[in-house]
Amino acid sequence: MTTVRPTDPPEAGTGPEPRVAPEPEYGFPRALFRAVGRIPVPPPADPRTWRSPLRGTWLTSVFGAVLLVGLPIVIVTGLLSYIAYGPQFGQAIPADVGYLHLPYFDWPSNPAWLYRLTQGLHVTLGMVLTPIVLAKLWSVVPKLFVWPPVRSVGHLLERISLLALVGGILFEFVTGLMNAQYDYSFGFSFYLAHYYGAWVFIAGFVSHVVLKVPTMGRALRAGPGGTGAFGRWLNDGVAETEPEPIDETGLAPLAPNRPTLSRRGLLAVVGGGSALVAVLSVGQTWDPLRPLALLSPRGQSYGTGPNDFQVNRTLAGSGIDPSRLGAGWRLTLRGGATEVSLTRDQLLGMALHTATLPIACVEGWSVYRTWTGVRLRDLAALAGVPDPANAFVQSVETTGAYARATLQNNQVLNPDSLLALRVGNPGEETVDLAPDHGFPARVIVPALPGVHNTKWVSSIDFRPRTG
Ligand SMILES: Nc1nc2c(c(=O)[nH]1)N[C@H]1C(S)=C(S)[C@@H](COP(=O)(O)O)O[C@H]1N2
Ligand SMILES: [Mo]
Repeated sequence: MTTVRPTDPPEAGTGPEPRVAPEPEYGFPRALFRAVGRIPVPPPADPRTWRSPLRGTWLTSVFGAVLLVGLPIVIVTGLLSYIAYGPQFGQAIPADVGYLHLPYFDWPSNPAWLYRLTQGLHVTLGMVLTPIVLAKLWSVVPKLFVWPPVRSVGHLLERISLLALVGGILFEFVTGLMNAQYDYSFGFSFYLAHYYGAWVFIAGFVSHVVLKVPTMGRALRAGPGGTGAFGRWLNDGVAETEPEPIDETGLAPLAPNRPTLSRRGLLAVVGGGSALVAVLSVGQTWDPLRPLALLSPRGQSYGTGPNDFQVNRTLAGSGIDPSRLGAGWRLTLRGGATEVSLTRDQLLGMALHTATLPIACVEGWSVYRTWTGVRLRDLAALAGVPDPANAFVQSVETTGAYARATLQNNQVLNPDSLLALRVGNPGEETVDLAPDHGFPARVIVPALPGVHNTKWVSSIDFRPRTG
């Protein structure tokens, strides 16, 4: 009694049909592409090199379907972040992208959690999808080495679009993950590279979706081995795991090894990896899991009491001489006929307003606090420009790129937009801002990217509307 293992050549007349790849179809000029095809196959391009019995159109389609839902969310929220930065004021990065952008519009200041949602999704979903992207790439790796490398002009174009797709996604994920870790060792501008890299990736992604969605749909509908039962393979343990049938996609192995993992085992490993990343990262935007936010590069303590929350740039890091923030500090308001200068005590003597608002950083973390301060629109009225076109906020800090910001009209006029003097845990009493959080005064505006909530404010120019 002999057992036929999947790697043994089948005995004539007894075993299953031998697994052979379909003849490639060559396009015009056929002689040229056939000549390329006659070059001896280098080992990685030999389909017999890739032996996992789990690879095949069905498995790739399962990963593809997840990414088809997830990646557009990452793409759109990323592009929205560019618009939230205020490109109409030249303060999005990179400042000038020609026509390569979504239509500009004034970023809403309502609901307050809007940027927290869009940017939290962009970063956290990007992290969570990473294991699935890697699994998808693993499942198609034989195609990277497909032989002959080109067999028609159409095939050449498809391979170029794959270069944009695979190169683009690896580049975007690596630079994004490094940025969220404060790792700038790539030595070029993160924003510039991530922005243009995104468009390369989008071009590859869109053409890939157009080309492959029909195949994916067919494979998922046909189910394992054409059984029509999507989940049937998920019932198979390791012993029952059969290789996927050979088809024109070239994903299933010609010389499959014996399985060491079932399909459901592989999906559990990949899905479990994603779930683990999620658990270790949602804490950066969700207080109950904050101690588990181990993938975030920051420490867990930043100050005392209500001031114990994330600090991106400390007072020491800002290079500000602390004596400039003492009794001699003044807030200057410009825009009207005369400049207005206010001490902190004068600000505290004005009508104070309290609002609970998030700070949401582009790197994905966000935190809610309750803020007390003077409404920006009251300061605009005091300056003599009650309905400004926009407002330019300047920090005592002069060196950093984030020492200034321009706010839109709706961001100045929102009743919750504040020059904050005090901060508290959500819903609790507020105390003076800590030096690291912008004492004597900082901007806090609903739905504004964290970076534009300028700390250690020294002046605000309310620019009148023209015409
Ligand atoms: N003057 C000044 N304000 C600043 C920054 C800065 O570098 N300088 N960093 C910004 C960034 S990137 C963020 S996310 C928030 C962080 O606020 P926090 O440090 O008070 O938590 O402050 C913003 N305000
Ligand atoms: Mo930030």
